[in-house]
Amino acid sequence: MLRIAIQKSGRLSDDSIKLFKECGIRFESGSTGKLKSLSTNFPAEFLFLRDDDIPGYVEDGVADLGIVGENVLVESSKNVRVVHQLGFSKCRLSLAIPRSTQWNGVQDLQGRGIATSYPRILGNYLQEHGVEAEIHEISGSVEIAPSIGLADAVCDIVSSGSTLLSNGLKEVEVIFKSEAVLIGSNQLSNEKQVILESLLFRINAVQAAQS
Ligand code: PRT
Ligand code: ZN
Repeated sequence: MLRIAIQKSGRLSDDSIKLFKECGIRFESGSTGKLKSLSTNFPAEFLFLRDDDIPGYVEDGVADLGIVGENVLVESSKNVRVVHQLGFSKCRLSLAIPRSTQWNGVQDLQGRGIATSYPRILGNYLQEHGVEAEIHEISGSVEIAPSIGLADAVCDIVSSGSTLLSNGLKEVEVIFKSEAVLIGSNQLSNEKQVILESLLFRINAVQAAQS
């Protein structure tokens, strides 16, 4: 049996559940407060977790598979593999600055403060561009940081751009593009690998029917 970790409640939850349902896999969703659910017609058990915890559970082998955004996967730097691109929850991780500030390029951030929940991805990007800046790690409401004097810029997830706009910020650089991915443990037994193959066969069929 495969143990599959999906987000309990958030932006990935509905599309994750929908994907498995479209694959014909029946289980009770986590919306009822349940933290695990056994499929009634496929050798899989679903775990409902916070997305940030999923790469670690897959690395440790507590779960065999999981669905997370590539942003969370890369930031976690856990030793797991991307099994399949899922194409939903598309977004980007971008640098943004106050609307009235001029922008000439990432070198403008030299010596400045940047608020983010993605210190690792941002740190790597700055290093690649030879920019030294002070990274303020905060876990939420990142967009408020410039207006309260906490930072000069932010590095946050953007989808429509309306959150930046309503906080008086403008997007100036996309540093990472993300979508949901199916991740897997590097050490699946042969038996689990066979179940994974049949799951991937179904996912491919669902995706082919949608394109
Ligand atoms: O509770 P848990 O830890 O499980 O969930 P979470 O709150 O950490 O994550 P959640 O559910 O918000 O997002 C899950 C994943 O969805 C993210 O890791 C991304 O891969 C993806 N995703 C897609 C997004 C967005 N779009 C998105 N718009 N994640 C966050 N946002 C936020 C962003 O942080 C910003 O505050 O929405 C705001 C910007 O949206 P726009 O449309 O105004 O630009
Ligand atoms: Zn999270």
